[in-house]
Amino acid sequence: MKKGIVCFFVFSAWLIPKLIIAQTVDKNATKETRNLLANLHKQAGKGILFGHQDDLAYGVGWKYEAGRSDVKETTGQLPAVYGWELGRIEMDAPVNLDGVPFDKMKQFITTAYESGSVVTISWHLNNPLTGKTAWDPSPGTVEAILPGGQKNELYKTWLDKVAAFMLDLKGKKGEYIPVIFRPFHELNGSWFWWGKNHCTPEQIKQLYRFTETYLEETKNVHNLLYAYNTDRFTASEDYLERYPGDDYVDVIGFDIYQKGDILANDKFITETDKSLSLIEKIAVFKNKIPALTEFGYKTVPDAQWWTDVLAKALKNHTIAYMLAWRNAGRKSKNEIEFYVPYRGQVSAANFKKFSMMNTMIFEKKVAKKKLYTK
Ligand code: BMA
Repeated sequence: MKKGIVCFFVFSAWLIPKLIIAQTVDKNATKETRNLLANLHKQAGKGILFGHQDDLAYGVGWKYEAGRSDVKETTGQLPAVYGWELGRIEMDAPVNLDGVPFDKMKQFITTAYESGSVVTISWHLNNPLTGKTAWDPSPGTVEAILPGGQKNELYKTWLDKVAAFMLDLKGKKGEYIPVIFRPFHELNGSWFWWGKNHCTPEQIKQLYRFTETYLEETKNVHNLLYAYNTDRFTASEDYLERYPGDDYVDVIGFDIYQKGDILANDKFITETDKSLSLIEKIAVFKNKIPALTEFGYKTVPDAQWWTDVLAKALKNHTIAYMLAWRNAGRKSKNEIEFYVPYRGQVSAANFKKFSMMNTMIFEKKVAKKKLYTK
């Protein structure tokens, strides 16, 4: 084939997805959910929505104190994205695996939605085969919950509970609150039972598709955008190995944490920058929303980390949002866990500076965007 013709085909393959207006993978998605998707698409290159897991529930040294938020207390503003977690809902527990009561979570979600912010939900569901936690990688679990498997009926009852939660999220006019749901996150790692070494790519793809189809078609849940979410990765093939298909994914993202001491800064910048470039390319090609679905540097020991490391990694990137992991606080005598600073923490002033960058979007700027309207 002539070079010109080849170029034409390559160019068309790149251009055509962009000419087609992005649609939710759920063809019956509610109006607000469709608007959120369209608006997050438009967001590319116009700044990044900053998010924090469990932000309103607790922080370092406090729990359930109305009006508190470590992000607000250090930057002066609430985040633009709120992450929440459903683990243990499948057991009918009143609180999730991190102690957050589900009824409080619903209220926090409603407040966030009414203020124009975005909600994303993960699910560290127990192992349905053994009854142990998400971190119990007993072999054969994914296979067991697929249709035809011995635990498929049980898994469906768990999805019924997720569906009931999602359908209980309503705004003032009775409209369902859109949620970015990211099931089976970090699926290219092997620490969860749905991880790489515990099932084949085909099995996890099937599970992802089954989950989504069941929620949409059997449970009539139409307020979800679906996120496909790996852990750190090295190449597109690695990233896409377990991708369930364009018809099942609205948001594509990955999780990345800086490990080790400050000397690891450069490595974190290079790796994050490269991975962001890769998912942004995939997102453009597939017409999906790119996001940094989880990130952090535990206890942020570097006073300048936000502007001198993270901002460098994010420079020129077009992801729609990013989510810092939770400020659990003291977990034991030897462990304290937090990813955004609290008042007085060594990186607090620098975090405020970071929050004021043009490219960063917190509570005030996100409200103006009216993400749920056309
Ligand atoms: C992990 C830790 C755990 C927590 C889990 C699920 O990264 O923060 O303490 O239980 O996430 O939220």
